[in-house]
Amino acid sequence: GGSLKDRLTELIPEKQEEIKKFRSEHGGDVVGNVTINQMYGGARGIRSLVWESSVLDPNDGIRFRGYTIPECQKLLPSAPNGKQPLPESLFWLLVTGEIPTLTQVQSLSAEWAARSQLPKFVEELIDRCPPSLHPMAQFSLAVTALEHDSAFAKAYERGLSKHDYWKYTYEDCMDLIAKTVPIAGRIYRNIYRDGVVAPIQHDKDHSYNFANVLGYANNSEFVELMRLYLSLHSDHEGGNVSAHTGHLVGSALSSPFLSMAASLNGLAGPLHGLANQEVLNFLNTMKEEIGDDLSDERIKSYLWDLLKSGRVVPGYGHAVLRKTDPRYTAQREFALEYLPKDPMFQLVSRLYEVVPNVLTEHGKTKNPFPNVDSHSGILLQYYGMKEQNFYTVLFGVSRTLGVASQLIWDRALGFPIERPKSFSTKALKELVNAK
Ligand code: FCX
Repeated sequence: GGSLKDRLTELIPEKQEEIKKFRSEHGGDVVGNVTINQMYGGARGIRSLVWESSVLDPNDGIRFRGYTIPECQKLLPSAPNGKQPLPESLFWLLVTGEIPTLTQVQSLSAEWAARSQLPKFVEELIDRCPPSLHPMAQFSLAVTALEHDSAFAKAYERGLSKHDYWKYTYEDCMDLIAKTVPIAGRIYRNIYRDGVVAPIQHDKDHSYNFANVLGYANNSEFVELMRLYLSLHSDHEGGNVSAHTGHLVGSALSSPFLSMAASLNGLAGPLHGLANQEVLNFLNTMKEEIGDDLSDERIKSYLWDLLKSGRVVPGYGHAVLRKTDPRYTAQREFALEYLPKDPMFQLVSRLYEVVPNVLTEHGKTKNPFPNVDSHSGILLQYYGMKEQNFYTVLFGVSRTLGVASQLIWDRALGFPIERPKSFSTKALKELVNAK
C-alpha cells in the first residue's frame, strides 16, 4: 500500500546503499574509451551516463526497468475496459522498478487530476500566443512559466538540505506531469478549435483526461490509443536529446519545470521528436506527387529523389537502434487491430516494405528500419487529429514521464552537476601528438 512517495522513501536509502557499495568495489573499473571520431560524431556510443528507468538494446529496443513493451502490455494494469497499460502504471514502474497494483495506479490517476489546475497567468500566457507560434514553442513557454510555483525553487531559496532535494523535486514532477495535460489541451483548442477546454474529470485516468481536453474522449479507441501512446513515448534511456537535456539542466539544480522546458525544446527538433510531424508532411507530399500509383517503382523513385536532394527519410534510422523499433511494432499492431483498412496505414505499411531496401542501397544510414515516429501520426489522423504540427506535443506530454522519473532519482542519488571535458581541435591535436 501507500503512495508512490511512501514507496520511494523506502527505496531511496536501499538504492543509495547499493550504489555506494558498487562504487566502492568497482568505481575504478574502465567501461570504455573515447575516440576522436566519437568526439566529432555527436558522442555516439560513449558510455557516460547513468539512467535508471530504462535501457535501450540496439536489437531488442527499449526495456522499461527490464521489461519489454509486450511485457509491459501484459503485466501493467490497464483501464477497466481497456487493454493498453495505463501510463500511470508505467510511471510507477519507471520510478520504482516495480509493477504497481491497480489501487496504486488509481491513486496516481487521482493525484494527477488533483494537481492539474493551471495558474491563471499561465492560461493567459497560452491564450496570448498567436496561432502561428508552433505548438511546441507554446508548450515549452507554458512549462517554463510553471516555475512560478516550483516547490523546489522556493525551498532552495529558503535554504534546503541536500537530503531533501528529492522530496521537492518529486512534488514539482507530479505537478508538472499533471499540468502538461491541460496545457496541451489549451494549446490544441486555441490553435485548431474553439478555444474551449474541457475540465479535468477527477474520477478519470490521465489518458482519458488527455483525450478529453483535446476533444476526443467520446471515442474510447482514441482514449486507448492515448494510453498506448503516452506509455510508448515516455522513456528511451538517457542519451537521446530530450532525456539528456532534462537531466543536464536538472543537474544545475534548475527545477523540474525549467529542466523539462529545456527537454521539450530539444524534442522539438526535426531529427528528434518533431520527426513525427515531418513524417506526415512527407506522406502527404508523396501522395500528392505520385497520386494513387503506389507501385514499388513509383515509391522508390520518389524516395531516391528525396535522398538525392540531400534530405532524410523522416521516421527511419536511429542513433542506437539497429532493428525495427518495437515502439513502431506496437503501434502497427494497434493499427492492425483497429484500422487495418485505413489507406494511410496501408501506405505506411507499403513504405515499411520499400524504404529499408532503398536506405540500404543508399548505403549511409546505419539503421534502415523505422522508428517510433514513422507510425504515430497516421493513427492520430485516423481518429480525426489531422494537425500534424501538434503531434510533438503529445510526444512531450509522454516524455515528461521519463524525464521526471529520472530527475527524482538524480536528486535522490545526489548526482552532481554535469560537466564533461571539451577540447578545441588545436588542443586535441596537441593531445594526440603528445602520445
Ligand atoms: N534518411 C536518409 N539518410 C539518413 C537517414 C534517413 N532516415 N538516417 C540516417 N541517415 C544518414 C545520416 O544523415 C548520415 O548522413 P551523413 O553521413 O551525410 O551525415 C548517415 O546516414 C549516418 O547516420 P547514422 O549514423 O545512421 O544516424 P545518426 O545516429 O547520425 O542519426 C537519426 C540518427 C535518427 C538522427 C537519423 O537516422 C535521421 O536523421 N533520421 C530521420 C529523422 C528521424 O526519424 N528522427 C527520429 C528519431 C527518433 F526515433 C526520435 O528521436 O524520435
